[in-house]
Amino acid sequence: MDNIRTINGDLIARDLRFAIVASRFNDLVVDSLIRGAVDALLRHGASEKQIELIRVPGAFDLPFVVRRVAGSKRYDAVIALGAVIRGATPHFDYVAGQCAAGLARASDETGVPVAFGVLTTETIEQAFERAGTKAGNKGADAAIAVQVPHTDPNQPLPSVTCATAAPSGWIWDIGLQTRRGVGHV
Ligand code: INI
Repeated sequence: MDNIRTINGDLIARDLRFAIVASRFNDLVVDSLIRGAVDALLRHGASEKQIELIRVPGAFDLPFVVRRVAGSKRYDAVIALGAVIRGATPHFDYVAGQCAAGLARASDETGVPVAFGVLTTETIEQAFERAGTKAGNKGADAAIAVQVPHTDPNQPLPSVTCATAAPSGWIWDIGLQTRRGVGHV
C-alpha cells in the first residue's frame, strides 16, 4: 500500500455552494434528512449562507427541479432528499425508479454532483430509522458524499462525483476524471 499513489478527497465544505432539494411528501421523515444534511455541511466548514433549500411536492418531482438547479451554475453540488415508502399498490416502484434514474441523469447532463439522499423503504419505521435514529441519517451521508475535492484548475478535474461515505470511518470513494483518463480514489 505504501507505494500506491493515493488521492484523498477532502471533507471540506468551505467555499462550496450547496442546493438541498427536498420533497414535502413524508415531511416528518424528510425534515430530519434536511437537518442531518445541513448539520453535516456546517460541521465540515460550510456556513448557512452557502446552503439553499428548495422544496418540491414529492420524490417523483425531484429530477425536474434538480436538473434545473444543477444547470443554473449557482451551485457546486446538489443534495436531493426525499422518502418513498411502499404502499399497497405498485406506485412505489414508479416513483422511486423515476426519481433515482432522473437524478442520475440530471448529474450526468450537467456535470454537477447530485447526491441521492432519497430513502426507499418498505415501512415508515424503516424510514425513521434512516432519518436520524438507529440506522443513522441518510441526509447527512448524502451531504458528505457530495462534497467535491478542491483542486487546482490545472490539476485533475472533479467531474461526476460518485462519493460514498462509509458511516464507520468516513472513507471516500471519489471518481476523478483526469485529462488523461479516469483515476479512482
Ligand atoms: N412521493 C414521495 O416523495 N414519497 C412517496 O412515498 C410517494 N407515494 O407513495 O406516493 C410520493 N408520491 C407523490 C409523487 O412523488 C409526486 O409528488 C406526485 O405524483 C406528483 O407528481
